[in-house]
Amino acid sequence: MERNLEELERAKIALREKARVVVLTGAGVSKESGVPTFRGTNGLWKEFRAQELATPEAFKRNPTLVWDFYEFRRALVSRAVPNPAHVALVALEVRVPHFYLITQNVDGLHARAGSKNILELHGNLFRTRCLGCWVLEESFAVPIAQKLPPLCHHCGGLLRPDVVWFGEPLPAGVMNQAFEEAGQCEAMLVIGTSGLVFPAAGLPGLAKDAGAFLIEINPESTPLSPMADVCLRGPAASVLPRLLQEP
Ligand code: BJW
Ligand code: ZN
Repeated sequence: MERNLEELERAKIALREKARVVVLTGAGVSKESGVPTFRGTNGLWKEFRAQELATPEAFKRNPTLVWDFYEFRRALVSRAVPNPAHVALVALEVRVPHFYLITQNVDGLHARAGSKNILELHGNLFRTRCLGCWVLEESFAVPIAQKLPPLCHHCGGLLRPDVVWFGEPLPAGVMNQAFEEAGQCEAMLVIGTSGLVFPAAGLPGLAKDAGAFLIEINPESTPLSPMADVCLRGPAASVLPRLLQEP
C-alpha cells in the first residue's frame, strides 16, 4: 500500500510538469461502465470467436451474424454511461496545454464524457460505412435497422460497422496523427489495455524512445509494464481520479 502511494505521488509530480500529454486507452477504461473487455475473464473473446465476428472474411461469409453481434454491443453501450475514469480525463485535457486522447475503444464513451481531442484508432460502433458508395453515417439509434444486415439508403449497398477488424488497416489520417503525437509527447498514460494488439501497442514504445515519462494504469501487468516508469495497479475509475486530484 505504501509503495502504491509512493508510486502515485511520483506519477503525480511527473504529470504536473508536463505540457504535452498523450493518453492511450483500451477496453479496461470502460470496464466500470459495464462494457466488457475483450481478453481475460469475462472478456468478449471468451464468449465469442473473434475470427467469426471481427474480420472482413467473417463479414463476407455471414453479414447477418456479424451484425447481430454488433447490434448486441451497440445496445449494451447505449445503456452504459461514462465512469469517473472518463470524467477525470476530461479534466486533464482542460489543464494540459497540448493534449491528445488516443483510444482503441469503439464505444464513444470518451466523447460522451466531454473529451475533445480524441483519436479513435479502431473506429466507432455507432458509425456505419457503405461497401457500395463508401458513405459514412453516424447514428445512435438502436437498432439501426428492422432487418439485418442493413442496406444503404443511397445506393442499396451493404452497410458495415465502421470499426477496424483484424487484418484491416487503421484509418490512415488518425493513425499518422497518433504516431506523431506519441513521438512528441512528454508524458503518456497507458490505461486499461492489454498491449497485445498492433499497431496501437507500439505507441508507448515510440513515446518512451522519444523520452516521454510512461505511466501505466491497469490492475494486471502487461507486456508494456516493463517499459513504464510507474505502474499503478488498480481499476482506472478509482486510480485516475486520485492521480489527477489537485493539488
Ligand atoms: C482494466 C480494468 C479496469 C480490466 N481498469 N484496466 C505484430 C505482431 C503480431 C500480429 C500483428 C502485428 N501487427 C499487426 C498484427 C495483426 C493484428 C494484431 O495485432 N494481432 C495481435 C492480437 C497478435 N493487428 C491487426 O490486424 C490490425 N491491423 C493491421 O495491423 O493492419 C495491417 C494492414 C496494413 C495495410 C493493409 C492491410 C492490413 C487491426 C487491429 C484491429 C483490432 N480490432 C479490435 C476490434 C474492434 C472492433 C470491435 O470492437 O469489435 O479492437 S480487436 C480488440 O482488441 C479491439 C480493441 O480495441 C483491441 C485492443 O484490446 P484492449 O483495448 O487492449 O482490450 P483487452 O481486453 O485486450 O485488455 C483490457 C485490459 O484492461 C487488460 O489489460 C485488463 O487487465 C485491463 N483492465 N479491468 C483498468 N477496471
Ligand atoms: Zn451506399
